Amino acid sequence: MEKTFCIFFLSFSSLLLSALSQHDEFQFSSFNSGSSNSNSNSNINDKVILSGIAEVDDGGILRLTHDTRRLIGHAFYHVPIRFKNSTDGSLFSFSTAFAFAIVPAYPKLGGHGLAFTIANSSSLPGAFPSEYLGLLNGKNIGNASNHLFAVELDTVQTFVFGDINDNHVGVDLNNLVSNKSVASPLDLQSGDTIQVWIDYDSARKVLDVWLANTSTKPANPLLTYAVDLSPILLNEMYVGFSASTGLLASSHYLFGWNFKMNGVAKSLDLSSFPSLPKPKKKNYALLIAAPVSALVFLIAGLATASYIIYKIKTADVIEDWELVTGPHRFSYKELKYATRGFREKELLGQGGFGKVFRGVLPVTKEEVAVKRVSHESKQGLREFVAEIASIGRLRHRNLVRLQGWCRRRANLLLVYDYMPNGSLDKYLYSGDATTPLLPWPIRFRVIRSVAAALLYLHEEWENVVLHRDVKASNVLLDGELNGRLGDFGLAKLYERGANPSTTRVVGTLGYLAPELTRTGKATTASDVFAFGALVLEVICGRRPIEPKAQPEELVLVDFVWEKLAAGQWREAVDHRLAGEFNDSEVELAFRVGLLCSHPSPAARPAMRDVARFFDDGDPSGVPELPSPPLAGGDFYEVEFEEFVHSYLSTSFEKGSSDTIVFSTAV
Ligand SMILES: *[C@@H]1O[C@H](CO)[C@@H](O)[C@H](O)[C@H]1NC(C)=O
Ligand SMILES: *[C@@H]1O[C@H](CO)[C@@H](O)[C@H](O)[C@H]1NC(C)=O
Ligand SMILES: *[C@@H]1O[C@H](CO)[C@@H](O)[C@H](O)[C@H]1NC(C)=O
Ligand SMILES: *[C@@H]1O[C@H](CO)[C@@H](O)[C@H](O)[C@H]1NC(C)=O
Ligand SMILES: *[C@@H]1O[C@H](CO)[C@@H](O)[C@H](O)[C@H]1NC(C)=O
Ligand SMILES: *[C@@H]1O[C@H](CO)[C@@H](O)[C@H](O)[C@H]1NC(C)=O
Ligand SMILES: CC(=O)N[C@H]1CO[C@H](CO)[C@@H](O)[C@@H]1O
Repeated sequence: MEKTFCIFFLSFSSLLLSALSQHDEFQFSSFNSGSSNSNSNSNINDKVILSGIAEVDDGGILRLTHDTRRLIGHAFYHVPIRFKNSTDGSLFSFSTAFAFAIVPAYPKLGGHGLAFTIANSSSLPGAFPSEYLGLLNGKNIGNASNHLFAVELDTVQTFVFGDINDNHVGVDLNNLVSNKSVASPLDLQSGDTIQVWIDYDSARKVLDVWLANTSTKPANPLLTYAVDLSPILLNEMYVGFSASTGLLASSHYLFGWNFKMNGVAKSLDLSSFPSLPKPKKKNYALLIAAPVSALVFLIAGLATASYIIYKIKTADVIEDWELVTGPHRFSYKELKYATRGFREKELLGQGGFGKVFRGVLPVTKEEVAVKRVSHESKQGLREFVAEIASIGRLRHRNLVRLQGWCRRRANLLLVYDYMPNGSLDKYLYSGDATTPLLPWPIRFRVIRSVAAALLYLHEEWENVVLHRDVKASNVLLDGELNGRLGDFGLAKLYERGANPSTTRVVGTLGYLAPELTRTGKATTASDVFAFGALVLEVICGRRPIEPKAQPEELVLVDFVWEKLAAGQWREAVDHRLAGEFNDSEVELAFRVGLLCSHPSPAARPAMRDVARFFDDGDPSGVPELPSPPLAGGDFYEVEFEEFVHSYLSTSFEKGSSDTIVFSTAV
């Protein structure tokens, strides 16, 4: 009796095994690695090949990436799956369902995405992170010999790949330029669990993709694409997932995954999955459409404060790690070699205290920007170098990172991350074919990134850091066209004048707050003023002071004020945008820009308020401004105006965006 049972059991389990060994169907209701689960996936490492930084946690959640920059995670089913009939070579139909969640590093700011992947390899050798999603690289992209099929869940809009927005589902064939894509109705990086179903019908040659935050497949697919996959798919292929992070980073999680050949994969039960640590939820929603009242401001203040405290806490974690690799001293020889002896050919730009050269570091081959600053005072230089240790520890996604320095005689060399896409003013004014016009969404993003950088410098770091020279040529664009503020703190080097009875004011005309000429003292409010000028400049595509303009249009702030007061603000927007912009965003930016440009420092908002105005997105949430014209009112400093006019009449030939240093009596 016992024996029969045993035999029966053995044959049953071998049946099960033989069914499994065909590998045309599998189910992961979790990725549990513990052996407590007596079913077939007793050891997950035998069932899934993990590479990059992918790992399975104790709760059975497969995490492809965490929220550190430039990572790749891959997870593939352990054996290749047969996709074609061995007799006649025809393609099979397939079906899959999986559940994922994406938790961004900062609310709504994460990247890059996750892709269901069918490939001829389980490791995708040579693939790049960031916008390449861990799938391809710059060389093999678009090559028909890739045999790569992917359905991307992409949370960053990559312009070079023609992405439609920063929250879309796309079908990628051997390429990252999607052959078909649709905006996702659900926020992919909300941190909520989302289920995706992908079915390919080989008889009808149609691919369908569904997306829902439920356990049941919706009636209608989100995306339908008629395509013959037989040239893409080989006889046997690996199936799995790839995810990547870039400058923007998210944790990408998978909870469960079912796959079936020539049939329909079972849906997953979302309620059975463990919950994730929640992403940082915003409390600002409370504020929408609420009247501006003291109570609302109180709530906003509390929300912002807790948000800032949270950020500081998380920032500390990053900094502990980064302190080890903080800014360091480079040898002069190293930098001379890197820039090929500061050759003119490597010159990236000039102005803002010195020349900037492109360089390639000898050992790491990393591209850097080397700024050569000269200064007459050795004492001044020494004091400045002492400050680098602290300035160099500043870390923010919207700041250009200072990697290190080198001092040699009267020269100071500062080594920064290289920003391939150059500075904002180039995009606003160059007008040549190689620098495309920046569309409104990018301009808006750049404004918001500079606001985030200033908020960090003013309020979120361990002590207040003033930038002192915020302007378009100090805003650099990274490869994803996010704005990054550069040159922070450098202006301080020039403030120490030889004569103690005068104060030296450093800044750039048009961005200089009027009180600076009187007090000579830079404050957070003077940075805010410069930011306001920058905002208006970006909207209007015009310099804050335009010497070539009509006299009444000379000062951009006044010009914008008049247009806004006359209800004609659309006329002030950069004509080259040809009306293609979001009205409510432009109006919001105009109002914030004008408020920041207020002649009285006390009336200007703090960067914390500016960030809140942008987060709320409601133009009517920005306090009303005093009636125009600002410049003619009591606020305006007469001597400042005189100064501006005399400066204009004498030395405006060399262009208006140079940093100037002048002394003023105190
Ligand atoms: C493969 O093709 C042959 C001939 O067309 C057919 O008889 C067989 O059923 C197919 N096998 C599968 C698994 O579809
Ligand atoms: C698929 O991968 C196998 C194993 O690496 C390789 O031998 C084969 O050439 C690849 N096929 C194609 C079409 O790239
Ligand atoms: C595509 O890839 C194959 C194999 O890696 C290579 O031989 C070929 O030159 C590539 N084609 C192009 C256009 O890059
Ligand atoms: C998919 O898109 C790529 C790049 O745009 C293109 O080369 C390819 O022909 C397309 N494939 C199909 C099947 O349409
Ligand atoms: C699912 O998404 C909708 C928005 O499309 C949302 O209203 C709903 O609360 C979500 N449900 C769950 C369970 O997250
Ligand atoms: C304009 O921007 C606001 C806020 O960013 C957004 O809610 C709205 O949908 C946008 N409108 C259009 C037409 O894109
Ligand atoms: C060098 C570099 O990354 N250049 C990029 C600048 O941004 C544009 C998009 O406008 C990209 O096409 C370039 O590749």
